[in-house]
Amino acid sequence: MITFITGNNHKVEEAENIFEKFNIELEHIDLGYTEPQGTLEDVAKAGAEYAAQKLNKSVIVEDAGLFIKALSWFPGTYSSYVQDTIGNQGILKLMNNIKNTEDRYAEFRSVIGYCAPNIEPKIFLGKVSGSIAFEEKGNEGFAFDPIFYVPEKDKTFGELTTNEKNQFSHRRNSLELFVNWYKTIEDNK
Ligand code: ITT
Repeated sequence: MITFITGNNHKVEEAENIFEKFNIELEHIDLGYTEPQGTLEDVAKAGAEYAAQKLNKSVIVEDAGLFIKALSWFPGTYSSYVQDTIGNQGILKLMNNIKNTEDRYAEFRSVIGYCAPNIEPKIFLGKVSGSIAFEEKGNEGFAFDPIFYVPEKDKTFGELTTNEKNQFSHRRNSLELFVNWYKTIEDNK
């Protein structure tokens, strides 16, 4: 069993669905720790280390963000703040004069931090490519999902079910890297 530390229930729902595919049971705890300012990797490492010591067990945390090329990879590590303040409409406004889909390239990144008591934290990075849509579409998912357009599907993340998003999302990719590594250490116990 793995303990996922997060305050975001959408993440829990997605992670549960992904771990089911790998036959790993997931427990969820909301610890509410203060995140340091830094890269996704810094935040995931620090969070995992803190939670593992505090709970005295092996844990994962995740730090994620939306990175938009035309905005010099903004909002990136400020994604949470930007989602809570200007929101999707604010992002669309910033992209107003960028008319071609190719120029609206964006990626979601997810970094999983894993740690257990008295070991160094480990991190796993997953990404997914897409572009910023011209308007919000769909009621599935959460946060930036309605403005994240995936050309291969001709749909936004907001128009995909959790199950569909979980086939190839940034979170699927980071969690899959984690699970593959975790299974090797479990097998060696
Ligand atoms: P934690 O408790 O796990 O930290 P959080 O909601 O603060 O949850 P992050 O800092 O990792 O999550 O995420 C940064 C922002 O990006 C935040 O506003 C999220 O809602 C948003 N986000 C993360 N993953 C997303 C996804 O798959 N789809 C849409 N928005 C996402």
